[in-house]
Amino acid sequence: MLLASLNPLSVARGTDIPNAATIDGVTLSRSDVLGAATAVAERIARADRLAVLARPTAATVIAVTGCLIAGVTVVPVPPDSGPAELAHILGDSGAQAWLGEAPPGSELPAIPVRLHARSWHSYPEPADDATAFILYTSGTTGPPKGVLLSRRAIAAGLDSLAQAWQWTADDVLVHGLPLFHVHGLILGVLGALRVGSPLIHTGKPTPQVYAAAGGSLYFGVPTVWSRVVEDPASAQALRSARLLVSGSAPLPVPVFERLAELTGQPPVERYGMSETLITLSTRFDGERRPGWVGLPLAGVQTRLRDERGGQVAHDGEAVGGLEVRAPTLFDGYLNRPDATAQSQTPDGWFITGDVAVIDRDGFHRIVGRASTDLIKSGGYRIGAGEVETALLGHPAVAEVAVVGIADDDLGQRIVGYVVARETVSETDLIEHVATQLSAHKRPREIRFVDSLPRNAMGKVQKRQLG
Ligand code: MLC
Ligand code: AMP
Repeated sequence: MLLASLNPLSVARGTDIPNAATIDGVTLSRSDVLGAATAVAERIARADRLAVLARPTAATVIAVTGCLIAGVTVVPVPPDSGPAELAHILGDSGAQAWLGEAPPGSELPAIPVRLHARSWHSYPEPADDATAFILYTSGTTGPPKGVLLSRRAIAAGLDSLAQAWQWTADDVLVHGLPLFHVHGLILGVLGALRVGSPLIHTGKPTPQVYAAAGGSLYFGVPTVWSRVVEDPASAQALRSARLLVSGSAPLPVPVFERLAELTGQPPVERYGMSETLITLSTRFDGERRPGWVGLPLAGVQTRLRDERGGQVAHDGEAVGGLEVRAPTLFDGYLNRPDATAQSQTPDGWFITGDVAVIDRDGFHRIVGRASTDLIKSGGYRIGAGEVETALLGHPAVAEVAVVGIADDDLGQRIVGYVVARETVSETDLIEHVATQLSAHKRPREIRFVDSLPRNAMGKVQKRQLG
């Protein structure tokens, strides 16, 4: 049974699970996680916010769980963050220390996480509205914004997914997603601990390791599923799974269909954002329609609006900006009251920035993003502005426009259009971005041009690129 509290371990207290989490070659029982995480909680009880270098390891699982037990806010940090990103995340979040490993050269102190320490102290459940996580996510311009997620929102989100997918302690969850985003961390680690289903984290999510894992429930971004269907033997090994779930980016219809053919079951698709958690999904026992992300989850309301805020019909054809109201919504962007205000309508709906269609049965199809400046590549959200700023920091770059170009494997791939003031190689520019930002924000390609297409106001016309 699922409890209303967030402490993910409070669900099945008393019943140990010998293989609660297997990650990076380490298998932890539920009591290992509880004992080690409570020992962490004892060390950090006076902290307010701690940064966790979120490698897919047992130490990360224990650090995060320890913070949830102690009521300390976690700031997950992508382990390959570049110096500019790292400085921004640490400065903006006000993290007081690293919990576990610190990156080389960091001035913040580090509090060790000991996998073999144990404590059985019992902590009171922190307040429901306490901030569990500050998740950094890209906007169209500027550095990433810190999304404040409460314990209440996360608990509501996980419980509604468990209901929609009939996810129980009898499942074995398999995924190989990063642990600094909603998908891999909140759904993929906290969800498993809360439901009590053993987790197998595969490391890099290749078709072969998914096939070998023998789970019942699999999570993947569309790039993972595209690669799975390119490897029919691995895909066929997933026939014994109960449910395959795709999310974080649009699943191409041909991949949906091929996956259904090879595995004997159509995947479940779900839609969400760092700011809203997962709001729409097809159901374990409901229709799974290729290209559509299903119905609102428990407590979620959705509507479509046109550019002037007028109603758009839910008739399966009219396209509008998707707005949501949900118990899973974030509590704003840290230190950004301007951006927080802009993300909501005056009557309190969250503006997703996605454009969608809703049919008469309430089924949703995501048509795309309203802005070309948010790119989804391999399921990662990347702001064009952040990559442009990094490129403009190179002395040879006079002007730049970064766009996402359709890509069969990644959904979109990052391409930088550059007007150079002196000769420079594509590799030098890509490497320059890599010194500033995480690996997945590097452009895959640089296209040198004499000028960028601009309108009469001088604004770059990105839709003419690509
Ligand atoms: C990448 N590489 C490059 C490069 N970009 N090399 C040169 N130039 C570039 N521009 C390198 C990589 O470092 C890697 O090297 C190799 O090329 C292959 O890279 P890749 O094609 O990116 O593949 P891979 O590394 O396998 O990554 C694919 C992936 C990954 C699907 C595993 O993109 C991924 O983990 N995505 C998940 C994102 C996610 O979790 N999003 C959820 C957001 S939450 P090497 O040496 O390492 O092989 C959210 C809410 C919701 O959206 O709804 O869930
Ligand atoms: P992120 O902030 O990384 O959480 O990215 C959220 C964005 O991912 C959403 O605004 C959508 O654009 C996109 N997204 C997530 N899930 C889906 C999906 N199933 N189909 C289409 N787009 C999706």
